[in-house]
Amino acid sequence: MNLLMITQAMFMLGFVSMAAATFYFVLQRGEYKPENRATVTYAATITFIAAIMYWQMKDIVGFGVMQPALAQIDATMPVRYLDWVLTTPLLLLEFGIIAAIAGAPKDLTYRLIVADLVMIITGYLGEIGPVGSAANYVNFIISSLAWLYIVYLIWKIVPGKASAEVKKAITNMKRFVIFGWAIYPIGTAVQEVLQLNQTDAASLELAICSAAIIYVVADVVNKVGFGLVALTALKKN
Ligand SMILES: *C/C=C(C)/C=C/C=C(C)/C=C/C1=C(C)CCCC1(C)C
Repeated sequence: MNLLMITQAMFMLGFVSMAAATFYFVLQRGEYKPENRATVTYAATITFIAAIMYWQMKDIVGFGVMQPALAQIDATMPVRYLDWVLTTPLLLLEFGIIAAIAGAPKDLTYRLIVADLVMIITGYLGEIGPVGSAANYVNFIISSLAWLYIVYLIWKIVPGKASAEVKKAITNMKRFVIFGWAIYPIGTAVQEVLQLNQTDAASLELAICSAAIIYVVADVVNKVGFGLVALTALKKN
């Protein structure tokens, strides 16, 4: 077992977690009042999309076939962004629906989603340039500013009239988007710095594999964990 094989196994684990969560959310759907079922469907759609993307990523790294090359781990990057560009707007939509129950303004979701798309698209552009290039830094900064704007919008939400469960869910969902999402820019920054300072193949492998592993863990926390928190509130509503 080496770092490359652990990373390879993590993609499979990512797939299994997303698939299991989808199965669970779908089966739970009937337990909710009809008006809340669409939100359960959103949660299941998010994990379903992620499951498909992880299936693809585990194919790219050849799970169960061979030990992957570092280039294969690296080649999962566009699929990760394809996942994020689809699932992060849906996560914010889910957040917006629950925040609306507590009286959040209607245009909140719209602002969140626009900022989110700017964050993901410039984030992608910041990864495809040569390591250390000016374009990478500019895009990373724009992406981070968009993320900070999302944090700002979410931070200032004060749940008004709502049940204690909904208020608690909003507090927890805020934590996911503020702290759980912070893992991603930190992961990207660490990877870029390690790649800039790399002196040998082993450190390059450490940089790329550790970032890939961190993203899998963060994805499971922010999609499955977030969905469970959101749905717990609705069940009692
Ligand atoms: C389920 C997937 C989620 C919740 C993905 C979230 C991704 C981010 C919050 C990414 C943020 C980034 C920055 C703020 C700057 C650097 C580039 C990114 C795209 C990694």
